[in-house]
Amino acid sequence: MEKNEELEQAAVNTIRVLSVDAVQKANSGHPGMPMGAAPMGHVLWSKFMRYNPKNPHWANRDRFILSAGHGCLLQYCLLYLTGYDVTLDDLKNFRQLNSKTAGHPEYDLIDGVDVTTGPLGQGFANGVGFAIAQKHLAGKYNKPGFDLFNYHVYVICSDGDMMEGVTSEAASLAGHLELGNMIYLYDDNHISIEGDTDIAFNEDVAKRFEAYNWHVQVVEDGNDLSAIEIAIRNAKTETQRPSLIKVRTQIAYGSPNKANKASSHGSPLGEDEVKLVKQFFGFDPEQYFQVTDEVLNYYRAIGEKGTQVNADWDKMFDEYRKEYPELAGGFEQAFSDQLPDGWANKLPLFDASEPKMATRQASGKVLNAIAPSLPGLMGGAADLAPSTDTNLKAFESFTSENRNGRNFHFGIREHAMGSALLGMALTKGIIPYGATFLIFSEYMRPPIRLAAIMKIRPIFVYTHDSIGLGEDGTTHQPVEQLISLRSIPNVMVIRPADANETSHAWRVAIQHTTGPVVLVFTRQGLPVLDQQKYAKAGNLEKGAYILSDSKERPQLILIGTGSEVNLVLQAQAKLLEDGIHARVVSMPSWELFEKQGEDYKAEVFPPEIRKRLAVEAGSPLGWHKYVTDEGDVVAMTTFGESAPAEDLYKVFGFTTENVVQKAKALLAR
Ligand SMILES: Cc1ncc(C[n+]2csc(CCOP(=O)(O)OP(=O)(O)O)c2C)c(N)n1
Repeated sequence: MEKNEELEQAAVNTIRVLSVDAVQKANSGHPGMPMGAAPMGHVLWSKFMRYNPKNPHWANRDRFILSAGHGCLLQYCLLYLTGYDVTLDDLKNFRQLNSKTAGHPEYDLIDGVDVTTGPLGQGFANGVGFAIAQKHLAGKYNKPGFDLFNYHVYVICSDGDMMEGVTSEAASLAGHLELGNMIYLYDDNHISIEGDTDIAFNEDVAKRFEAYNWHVQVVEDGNDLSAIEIAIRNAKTETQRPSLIKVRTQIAYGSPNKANKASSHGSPLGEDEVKLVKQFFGFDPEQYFQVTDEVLNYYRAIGEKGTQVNADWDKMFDEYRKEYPELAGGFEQAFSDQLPDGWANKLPLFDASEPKMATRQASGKVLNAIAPSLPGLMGGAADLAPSTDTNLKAFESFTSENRNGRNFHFGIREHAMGSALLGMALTKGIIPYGATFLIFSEYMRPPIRLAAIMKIRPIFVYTHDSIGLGEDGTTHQPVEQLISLRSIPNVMVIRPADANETSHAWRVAIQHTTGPVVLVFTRQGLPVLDQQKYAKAGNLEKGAYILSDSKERPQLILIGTGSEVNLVLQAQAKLLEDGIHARVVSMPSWELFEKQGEDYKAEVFPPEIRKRLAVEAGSPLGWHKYVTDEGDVVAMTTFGESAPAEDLYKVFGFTTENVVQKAKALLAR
């Protein structure tokens, strides 16, 4: 072997041995994957990827996603070796309390991790969003002589990724959109937890991806560094189709008794086996966490080269700023998460004299009113743009030919849509939204949950929010979805009561940068509430507010959300006819309300007024916190029915009469 080849081999083996030591010390983790995939990781990080360990957020860095997140030591070792803010001690603290090196790579916990991975298939699909974002940024900002955004999205994925359904959705979408900036390496080791993948998976993955319009290559020997290098080089020259490089590897390569076996999954190799691995690679079996100066210097030099490439890019940006000051300013503003001045003045105000309007329809008007002032706002639907009213009429569609478009046709691929939104949201300057019916949020829970974990801001737009959608029946009528979304930490659910609350819901959603927002809209028309008569809709930002108070001290509080707010207003009037004084609280968002101070909370819900009735056409679960043990809930305890909405509202008790009766029953207790 030539000197350089020897050094490279030592570098690859260092990743393997460090991974084995870290898993052994933690007494938990997956050693097999990094041992098999180390050559791929090495070639990518040493010969292709552009990154700056000193500036992990450099806008034109190549994105790296370890979709097989259980093999996270591969990434942690590369971060340490190339000079990110990760130390050998961090590797020694793998999977321990408060360490950066969590059990799966976590965004924002450790520098250099672009996205949290672990649930198989997600990273694969997030990559599509990153790739969309790169194409969009390039379309918007690149100018002759200024190739500002030309980064690639590199992904290492596994058999598990290939088996997951979301991968198929995402790959199909990527092939359709001709995202040639995606280069995916498939760690084809034929092993998953239960053993050989043959027991559950034997399709021809290469043919499948060719059918998706991907450029597919095969590397027969995953230890052949130059074959991997050649394949990645080829993939880079293919600029139209996304690339899949199927690399045949051996899980736990170098472990005499565990290579090629599922037993290298999910637990340490064992002290004796670790020694054998070290012997196999020519390391001292008695030493732990060995890194020679030669290997460390080699990787650190690569990291420093990246720092220089970033500095050159900065110089180019300075020139760009001189020639295109407006574009440069727009980019800098977006990159620092600032919103353009005055955008909120464009939020429409709706008059009570307007005819009934579904909140989905109001949302469409709001979106179209603010989109011209918010260049980063873009999104689409899973084939339901007309029903969810999410099309930006003044803008074109994002297609393989037009990367400046801001309307996305995700196809009937809710799961991939959600996952792609994450990749888009993780790219500065983009405020992505995705829409479908509330019931189909069920097809999107993994990305919603990951967005919540990462505290990033896609906006999920869900319409047809209750039995109020009517004739489509049980399969389409959400019942348990509101509470199930509210139960996810960091998710902000907003269900506005009318067009003006809808306008403010969008305001809050656009301003919220620390987690996903779920906007929930009706299919059916609702009156526009009179803001002269009732409290202003801007109070929506407090989560709950006194919409209409009683003249005298309230005997009870009626709480409504969304379409049920108007119903409780009518009940309030009826009760007054019988001399009963009720306060009406509009409660569009539990999460926003919980952020308020105790004084405000007590003002809306005085502790001594415990007779409270909540009305929401969803599950009653969770409402008792607000109605207290002296209160009651008018809600859905079964699935709905197929019938016109008005009939359903009667059958399930969402009528003035029933609310009045329930209120009186409370007072009589
Ligand atoms: C959605 C999802 N389901 C299940 C798991 C649990 N899990 C972690 S690793 C793994 C097997 C992975 O096998 P493979 O993808 O082939 O990885 P490799 O064997 O190469 O390490 C499973 C099922 C997961 N992380 N995500």
